[in-house]
Amino acid sequence: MTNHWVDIRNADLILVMGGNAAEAHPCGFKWVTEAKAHRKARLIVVDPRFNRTASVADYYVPIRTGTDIAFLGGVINYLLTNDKIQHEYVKNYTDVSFIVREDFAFNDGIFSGYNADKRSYDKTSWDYERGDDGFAKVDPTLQDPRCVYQLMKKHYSRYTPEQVEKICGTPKDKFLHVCEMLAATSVPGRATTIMYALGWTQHSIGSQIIRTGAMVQLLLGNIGIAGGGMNALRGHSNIQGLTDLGLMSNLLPGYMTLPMEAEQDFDAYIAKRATQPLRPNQLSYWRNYRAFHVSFMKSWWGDKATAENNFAFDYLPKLDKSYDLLQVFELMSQGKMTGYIAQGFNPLAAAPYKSKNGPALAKLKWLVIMDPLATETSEFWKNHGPFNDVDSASIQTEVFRLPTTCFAEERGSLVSSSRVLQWHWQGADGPGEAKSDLEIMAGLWLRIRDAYRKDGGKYPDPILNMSWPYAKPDSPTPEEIAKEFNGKALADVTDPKDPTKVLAKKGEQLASFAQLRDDGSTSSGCWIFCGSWTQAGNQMGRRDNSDPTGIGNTLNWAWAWPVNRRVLYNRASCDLNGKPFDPTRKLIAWNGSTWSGADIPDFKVDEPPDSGMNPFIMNPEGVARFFARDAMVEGPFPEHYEPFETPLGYNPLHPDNKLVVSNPAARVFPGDKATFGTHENFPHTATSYRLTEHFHYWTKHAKLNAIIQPEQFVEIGEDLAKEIGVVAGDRVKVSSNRGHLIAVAVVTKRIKPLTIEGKKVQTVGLPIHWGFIGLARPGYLVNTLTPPVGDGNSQTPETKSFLVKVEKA
Ligand SMILES: Nc1nc2c(c(=O)[nH]1)N[C@H]1C(S)=C(S)[C@@H](COP(=O)(O)OP(=O)(O)OC[C@H]3O[C@@H](n4cnc5c(=O)[nH]c(N)nc54)[C@H](O)[C@@H]3O)O[C@H]1N2
Ligand SMILES: Nc1nc2c(c(=O)[nH]1)N[C@H]1C(S)=C(S)[C@@H](COP(=O)(O)OP(=O)(O)OC[C@H]3O[C@@H](n4cnc5c(=O)[nH]c(N)nc54)[C@H](O)[C@@H]3O)O[C@H]1N2
Ligand SMILES: [Mo]
Repeated sequence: MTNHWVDIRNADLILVMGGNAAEAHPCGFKWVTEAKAHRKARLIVVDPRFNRTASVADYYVPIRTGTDIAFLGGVINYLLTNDKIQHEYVKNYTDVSFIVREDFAFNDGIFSGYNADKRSYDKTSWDYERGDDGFAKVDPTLQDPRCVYQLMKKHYSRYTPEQVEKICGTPKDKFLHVCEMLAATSVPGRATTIMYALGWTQHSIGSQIIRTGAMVQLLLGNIGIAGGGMNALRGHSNIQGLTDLGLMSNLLPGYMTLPMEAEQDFDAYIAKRATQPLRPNQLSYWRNYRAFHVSFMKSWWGDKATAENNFAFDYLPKLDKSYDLLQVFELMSQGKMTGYIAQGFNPLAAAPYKSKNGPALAKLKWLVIMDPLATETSEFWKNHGPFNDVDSASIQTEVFRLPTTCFAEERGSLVSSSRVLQWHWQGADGPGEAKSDLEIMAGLWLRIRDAYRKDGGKYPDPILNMSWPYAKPDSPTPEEIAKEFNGKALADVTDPKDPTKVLAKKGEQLASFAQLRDDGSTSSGCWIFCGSWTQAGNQMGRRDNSDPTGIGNTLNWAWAWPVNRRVLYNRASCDLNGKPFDPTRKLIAWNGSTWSGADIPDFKVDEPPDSGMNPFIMNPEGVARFFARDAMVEGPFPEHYEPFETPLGYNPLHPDNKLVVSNPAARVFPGDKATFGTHENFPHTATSYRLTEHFHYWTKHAKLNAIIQPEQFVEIGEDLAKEIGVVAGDRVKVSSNRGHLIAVAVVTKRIKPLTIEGKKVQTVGLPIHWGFIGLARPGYLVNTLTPPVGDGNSQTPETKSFLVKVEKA
């Protein structure tokens, strides 16, 4: 979230699109209720289904799955054509005036630089013109036909209300009503917040959907203000912490990135990431990358990371490609993986295309499951009748189950969607032989190190030299780990402006990442967590909920990254003179000598407002970007592409261009090409989602949950039910090109057919929770049906839009 849960109550308008917060985030959803009750805020829900959030909305609008870019692109077009934008904000705090290179182009769905064989772009032309001074050229009058404002206007002029209706199936009048409601918040005194989750991310164009939403918010002047923002409702209770700590294959902690294979040179690796300002007097905070990176390497390799060995840069693996979930199962199915550790993860149930993944697991030599419970994955080798029809005798994979404790049986910190690191305490001891994940990981690590010590092996240095400074090596404590993430001074840290002034003495915990140094004199396991465990102790354990300004920021409750800031980009809540755009919702202000207020300023604290430094200090431009330059694989402006399984078979924006039916830059493994079904054989559009009563695949072990939602069902609209001759309670067979399942039909008014390009499109809803393990009625996995393609940038699987055929079983 750019903002945080409590801040939702400061909104005037709440757009829930691509999420179902009332169902999947029922506790956080209370802040929507607060906004409605106390601010007369209004709630819009845009969803293929009239879901539980829609049931309390002021306005519900249907949409076809996977078409949100068309809808939001239409909103952008509306705001620009009707001049409903926050002018001062857009002009000063975004890149609208930046001039784009001559050779940047967009033709019939394809941006300049496309290579159809590689399904990827050379992004060279996706950049600004540079002046003789090396800075990006700008035209503050916005008249230059190559400035971002003009290019964006042209790009989205095709997204007319009529086109939106044709692509999304959203009636034009309803779409326009949403536009009007959003447009009303383009004035400085009104705020819209956007709440989204998997309904946006689980698409082959998911990241670009989210960008389009952010562009709408920028036009409305809604980023960085109280009650505004782009608010990603995260999934598992600590999934925010997972990405913060770099548990994606391409990341290091704190959103640093691993080097690629070609990046063998340390200085070049740093230089590429330590971006220099693109305009005069901009902060470009990633300039400090070397300090973050070196401090991280010191935390992993201690004294063995020295200036002479480039702080152990050679110890880091260099990536040839991303090792995301789909990639890993692809490699596994090619027989290129020996072993796999599933820690708190049930991929047989969770990953798309089960009939590829089951046989892939069978090619492993060994599989380790670290989980408190039995899972479908831990029994992938066992025949469960039609639900997992395998020949056990032919499977040689050795499966080890290591029982772990569960979150309530340990203490430590969880990072919420609000970026708040909150310490929690152990509620009970784990049962039986269960050990904590920490203990198991430490035990594995010590044994691996022993094996390397004994047998050597290829390049053992990174393993043998890793620092392991815990009092009990086989069982590090959560406190030790938390302190390490924060970081400490390895030598006295002094003030660069006054070297006699010591900011942190050798051995002390650091107070913030401003104290990190690039010379090896500091360590920090995750620079954005620096400040969470200082000399003053564990900041995550703080429980003072006082709120002196009444805005809800409660700065003494736990601790938020970065530096306890609650609303990111909050400098943008003030005008060029440092006065809040909306004095009733003040976050910070310039008091003549410093920035201060209800939040930690997202700015240099003593930088005068009129110095020319802009609020988006992480960007080298200093401003927010409509034109994403080279950040995304598909192009600098989001464009609508159809889901890989499209009910149309063409892209209505580019009906004659076969290259751009679906995302032209999404990765498709050659062996998977034939797996996509067509609308001729699979006429119904399906989506999958959650229910409040279950948490994924493991609450079916709990009797009460199993009783209230006992078995797999499928939601179909009354119209479709009539078409296929099904009544509520009948068993239906749902097939895709990859398999089928049989489930109970729930016939509902909540899903209606949509008219897309004059054609009737039916939506089918599949809740995801059942499988063949646990106390609920055994069943198939929904991911028997889903396709193995992911978002072009994050590789999040396209489980929210695919084609099926529903018939009476
Ligand atoms: N009770 C409970 N809570 C949970 C979970 C759980 O299993 N159970 N899981 C947690 C996890 S890990 C996550 S990631 C979150 C997920 O949180 P959410 O994303 O909110 O949950 P979902 O139910 O997957 O999907 C949300 C909505 O997206 C809609 N949708 C589908 N396709 C589209 C589309 O193309 N466009 C639009 N606009 N909407 C679409 C669906 O109809 C559904 O209403 O929930 C978390 N909370
Ligand atoms: N079709 C379709 N597929 C989807 C989705 C969808 O919307 N549609 N959603 C996707 C999303 S967003 C997600 S997050 C995934 C969820 O997929 P998973 O994360 O695989 O699902 P969970 O059932 O939550 O599995 C978590 C496991 O962690 C175990 N566990 C709990 N606490 C601990 C602990 O402290 N330590 C350890 N080691 N284990 C623990 C639980 O017992 C459980 O087996 O599914 C994805 N798959
Ligand atoms: Mo999730």
